Amino acid sequence: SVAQNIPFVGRKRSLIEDARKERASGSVSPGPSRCEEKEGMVTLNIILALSNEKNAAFFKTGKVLETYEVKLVHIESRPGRKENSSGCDDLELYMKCEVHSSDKDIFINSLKRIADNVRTIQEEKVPWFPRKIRDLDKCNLLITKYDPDIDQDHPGFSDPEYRKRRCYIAELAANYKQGEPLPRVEYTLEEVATWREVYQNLRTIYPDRACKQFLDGLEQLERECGYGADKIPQLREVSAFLKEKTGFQLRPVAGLLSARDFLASLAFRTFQCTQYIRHASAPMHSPEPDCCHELLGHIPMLADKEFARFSQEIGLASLGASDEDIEKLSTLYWFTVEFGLCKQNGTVKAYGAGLMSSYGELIYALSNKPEYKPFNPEEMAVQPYQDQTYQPVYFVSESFEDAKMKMRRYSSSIQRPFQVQYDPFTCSLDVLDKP
Ligand code: HBI
Ligand code: NLE
Ligand code: FE
Repeated sequence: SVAQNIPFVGRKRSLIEDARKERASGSVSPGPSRCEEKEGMVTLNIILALSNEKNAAFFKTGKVLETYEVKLVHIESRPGRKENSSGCDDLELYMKCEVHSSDKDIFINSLKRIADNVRTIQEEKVPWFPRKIRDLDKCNLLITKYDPDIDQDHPGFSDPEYRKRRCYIAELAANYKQGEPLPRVEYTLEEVATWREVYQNLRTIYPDRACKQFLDGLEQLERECGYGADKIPQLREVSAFLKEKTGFQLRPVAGLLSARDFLASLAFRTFQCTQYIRHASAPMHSPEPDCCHELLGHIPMLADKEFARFSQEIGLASLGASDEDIEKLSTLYWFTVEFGLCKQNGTVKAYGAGLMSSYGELIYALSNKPEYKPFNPEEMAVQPYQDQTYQPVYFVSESFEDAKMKMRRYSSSIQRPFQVQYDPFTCSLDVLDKP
């Protein structure tokens, strides 16, 4: 329909498909060095119940394992469960083994011809996740939401010039590879005018509304990194600035990413940044991220050491997590990093980036209109949220430190069959099986 006629949408689709294919072939077990050799293997836990002809059945089982080149990891026998009253002593064989995924069905069927009962449990596969910073080139799964090419309500939908511009900037990001210098965008006069309006309006209301860490970060950016109303800062300079302050770096991204890919990059102290700017007709609020949101909302906070660490911890907690846990973590991210409020010296201040980049919502969030709830990760993780307009509810933490501590506790409660540790020297992850 509309989408098919626009070149970039086709391009975006194919980027999405490429990323999916990568994933389909890349789902691996998490162990330290087994990733390659285990490609195409599945791990099965099998229980064989043997009642009759146990010696023969035992022998035939071994033959089947041999035939399908199954790697036996563990085997034990135990008395069977006496469900029948036949009086014979049933025996159960419990095995853990690795089998080629293409042989799995025929292998299980062969066992069924030997044993009286076969139960199998396939071990959960851990979703693919990046191990080294270069792998972030594969963390590029885009979500088609609020796309000016698709969404009729997007303020840029009926502005062909704007859409063309978005395509151009999205291509810069799509072609980017880790380690390359960050692309520079020559912003037009109209774009700079939008930035100026956003900057000036927000700058006047920050002192009363922003938390201390944000104001500190912004002042440093103004002093040391050329932040101001008159020009849109370039990602390259901002990334160099952040790297010195907290070790965070930036990479360009074409648009809204899947929560899994977005969160994964945080584990590498990397922040995926959009580089286009919102439509000139709606400077005070945009449902999608843009450079105003990244540069004004996120960057000042990422210049704070503690906040940087907190952000990386959310990223580390997300790696290889189940879809349900990713959903919860991203909701928590939403109510903290994006829309968080905290008390400082007895007053409620904002620290969330989605508030810091929206004049409209920053005023609203600190008015008496929305509902406030106390900070509680378990509750926040399942709170429905609003991603089109202002939030109906915000969570207020007792302090910044309190929020970090409770989040940390929550993150470490996420169950995974392995542990990850970031090695800052090589920018890669050490993955350890849980003892
Ligand atoms: N993608 N590019 C980009 N920027 C974000 O801020 C972002 C994202 N994808 C998901 C997301 N934020 C959040 O909604 C959380 O789910 C992580
Ligand atoms: N609503 C924010 C803004 O207008 O800047 C962007 C939020 C992105 C999640
Ligand atoms: Fe954001």
